[in-house]
Amino acid sequence: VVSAPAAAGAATPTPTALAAVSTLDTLVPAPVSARAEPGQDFRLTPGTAIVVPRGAGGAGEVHEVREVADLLAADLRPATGFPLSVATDSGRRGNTITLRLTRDARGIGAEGYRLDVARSGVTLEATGAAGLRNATQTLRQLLPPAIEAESRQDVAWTVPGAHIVDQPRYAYRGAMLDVARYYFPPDVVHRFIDQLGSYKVNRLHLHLTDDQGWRLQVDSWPRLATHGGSTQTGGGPGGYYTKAEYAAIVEHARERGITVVPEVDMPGHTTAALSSYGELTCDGVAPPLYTGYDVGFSSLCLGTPTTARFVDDVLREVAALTPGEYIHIGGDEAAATTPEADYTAFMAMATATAAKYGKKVIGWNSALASGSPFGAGAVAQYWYPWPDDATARDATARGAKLIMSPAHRAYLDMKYTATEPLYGQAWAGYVEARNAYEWNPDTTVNGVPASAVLGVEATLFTQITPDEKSVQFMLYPRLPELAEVAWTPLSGQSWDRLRTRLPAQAQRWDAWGVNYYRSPQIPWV
Ligand code: TNX
Repeated sequence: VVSAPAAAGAATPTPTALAAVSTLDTLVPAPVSARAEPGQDFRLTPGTAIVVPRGAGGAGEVHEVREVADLLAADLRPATGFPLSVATDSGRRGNTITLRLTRDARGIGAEGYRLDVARSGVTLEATGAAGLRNATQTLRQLLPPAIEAESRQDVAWTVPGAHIVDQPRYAYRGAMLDVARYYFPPDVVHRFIDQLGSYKVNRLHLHLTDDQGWRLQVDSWPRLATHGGSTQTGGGPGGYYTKAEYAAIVEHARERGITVVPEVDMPGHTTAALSSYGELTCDGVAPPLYTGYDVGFSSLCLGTPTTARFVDDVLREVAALTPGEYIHIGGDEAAATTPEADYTAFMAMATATAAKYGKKVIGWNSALASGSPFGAGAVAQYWYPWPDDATARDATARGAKLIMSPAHRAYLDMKYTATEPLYGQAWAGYVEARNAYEWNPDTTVNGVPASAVLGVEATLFTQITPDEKSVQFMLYPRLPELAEVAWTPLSGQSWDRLRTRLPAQAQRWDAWGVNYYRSPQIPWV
């Protein structure tokens, strides 16, 4: 796997020019407000301590603060080699990084933070653990890129003096990974989660099931994983997550402020399930496993007691593994489901079943058939690459909310350019770096008010990306760009500024070993 060569013509700063740029000017997503404080640079030293409020050994919120501090220390130790002990506040002054809870939500809300960097110490302040976690990610990006290294680096660990007040534009800042078309082992997902955390993404949508594979162990229907998970696109060996592995993914994400949204795609995209249990089909015959690229040809048999029992069992087991409020039930490309009335009734049944297990549902916006009970008060993920959709407009008028993933902006399986040789689809057009960034989720669907937009999700379907390197090539630089679309207020977004901040981010990707597309639109070093 290789990156496409950078095209000629882009202005390229010299490495020295990059080294002279303050990390304050390289933050992604850009903070709401950041003021440089000259002369107030902080130096991380072997004696630096991380300080948490008193009571942080106990239960509840203060305990979570301790967890955030521990994670910060763990993230900063490898490259610095410093002990970075975490200590309860004893009034100690000196070289400290202090995490503090506040009741003053002005300008920071539930997920934002205030970050003060001064010679004497760094203070991170938020109304809860979520905001403090976001503050630690900003602090990490304020350190030199070498902080991302896994082994000790000989670097002056200077943080530029600054006062930052920051909070997100949207509550839902997501990324989707399709682990069904290709199976990605847990360690790949764990690394992806770490990267999402760096960009303040707070939802990981896992597309767990599709025609080509079923990737989660289900005790009541064991063949879903053992048979349905036994291959993938192209016919490779596939795989699935045991419940323990899946729970570890959910927990790894939670520690980093990320809620996993599991997707069980129904009633279409179900060959792996149908092949595992012939009784889920209308003729009772299990089809062979599917390893091709097509969509829209499979369906559960609707209206049968067996299908209702299947939905109940699967959603019950998935709900038990899901601390978050949402399960995604798919609903896309159900072209093989007939008649339409059955589809609408099915989505209503699946919605009610999820509710029985304490979960709300998300569906692809193609599930927003007018009059469907799924419409009112539901959450739909909008993927159409066009601005007019009456069902989305009507549903939001009745109270539905949208997560914006318009394919021509946020589908990261789209090629960057026509000539990009290796990966990608083009059915929604080409999505160069700039296209992924310059759009407004609040005005993407005509007639849908901004108040109906919950947030943004970068979406990676993986029929064309068989391994971690090719996945990364599609994600970078577009994933961090979409994270900024989701976080930074529109007034703070600027392509000209973002494109000059991304080369410094790429030094962090290099340290992570991330393969990225060297877009000619960005002045890489
Ligand atoms: C559409 S949009 C799909 C996926 C494909 C993708 C390929 C949607 C909800 N489903 O099944 O993988 O296009 O770009």
